[in-house]
Amino acid sequence: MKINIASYVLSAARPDQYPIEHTIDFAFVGRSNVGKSSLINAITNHNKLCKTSKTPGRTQLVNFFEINKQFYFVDLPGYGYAKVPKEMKKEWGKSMERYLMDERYKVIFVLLDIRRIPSEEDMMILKWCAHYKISFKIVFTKCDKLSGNEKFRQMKEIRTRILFDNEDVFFHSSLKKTGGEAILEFVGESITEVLEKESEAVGSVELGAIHDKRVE
Ligand SMILES: Nc1nc2c(ncn2[C@@H]2O[C@H](COP(=O)(O)OP(=O)(O)O)[C@@H](O)[C@H]2O)c(=O)[nH]1
Ligand SMILES: [Mg+2]
Repeated sequence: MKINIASYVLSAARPDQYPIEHTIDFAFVGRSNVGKSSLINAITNHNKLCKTSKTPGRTQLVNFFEINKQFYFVDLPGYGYAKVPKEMKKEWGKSMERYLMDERYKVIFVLLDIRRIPSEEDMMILKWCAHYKISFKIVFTKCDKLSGNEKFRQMKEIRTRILFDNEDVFFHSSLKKTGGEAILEFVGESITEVLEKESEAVGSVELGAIHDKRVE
């Protein structure tokens, strides 16, 4: 899958502000500073699509980017930044859950810094996805920061909290620009699946119409 056009659409505080549904949303979530904006920029090949920063952002908004005029990348608010006031943390939870609960068809990329043991909030996101029956994929970020050996050891540690197969997760580095292709391939496959389902649905409506005529 190749990304030709990527553009910022809007930032929403509430679901009624979300743009009209396309085929599918791919939403990115993770703690502040995990490398979310960098990942979105790297895989869209737009180095300024999302703002990246050394100081974790405070925005609680849900940001939509339209890709190839066909689907959305959604940048969800980051979490886990210790200096954020309690009220704001509550707001984060609400903002997140509203998006997850919304009926938009979506896949969530849960970003985890490969050097860290998943936090309570990371675990909560994974539980929410399971609870709301939303498909998700784990993306380990900043993979350039660990050597092969360290990575192996870290995977063992992380597995004490989360069970996964290596084929089910992505390993990415925005710095080295590695791992993006696998993510895009998955994005492409997911879209093909949605389009196939849609055309099957249209097909059955047509069959239904023919059937109705016969009944007449
Ligand atoms: N070494 C390395 N640094 C990264 C990588 N991805 C992001 N960063 C750095 O981590 C910091 C936070 O990145 P950003 O994308 O703004 O994180 P966000 O808060 O999750 O959107 C920035 O200083 C980035 O340059 C990566 O793959 N490798
Ligand atoms: Mg960001």
